[in-house]
Amino acid sequence: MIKKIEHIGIAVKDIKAANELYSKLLGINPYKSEEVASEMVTTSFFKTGDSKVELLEAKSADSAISKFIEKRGEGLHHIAFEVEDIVAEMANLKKSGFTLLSDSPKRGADNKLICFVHPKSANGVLVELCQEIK
Ligand code: CMX
Repeated sequence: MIKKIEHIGIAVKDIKAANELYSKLLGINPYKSEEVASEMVTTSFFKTGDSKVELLEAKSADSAISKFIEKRGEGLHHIAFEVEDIVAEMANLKKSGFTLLSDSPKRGADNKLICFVHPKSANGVLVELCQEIK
């Protein structure tokens, strides 16, 4: 079951400059900055009510964020939904015909287990499922 929109991911070229800009835009500072080595990204998070905004800067040319910015420019990269049980949700989506980008959940930023659904199977939107690690 989907609980809520957990965060919206925005791909940026320069996270330092984007942090300043989004701090002005939202009127708050990021509450954390974190490197996710497995995804080759640096992230920062802003709390916006019940959901968050995540900024993502690539740390390597091989990162999905580098490829995204090269092809499409900076901008909205993914929408993340919080789920109660990510393994069960992945099985449900797979059964319904969605293309998952991993067979099991991976460790993501901000203390989460994550899995992505390919944008080609979700009307052009990269969807992330995430579950808080307790
Ligand atoms: N949103 C919408 N469409 C996207 C997209 C995105 N974020 N990323 C790629 N696409 C589109 C491409 O523009 C391309 O479209 P066209 O064929 O119309 O040109 C198509 O998807 C290509 O898909 P692909 O051939 O599979 O190639 P890519 O190498 O671009 O990989 C994807 C795309 C989604 C499989 C890859 O980006 C991926 O594995 N993403 C999941 C991991 C990730 O995004 N990590 C970074 C964030 C991690 C975090 O939140 O911490």
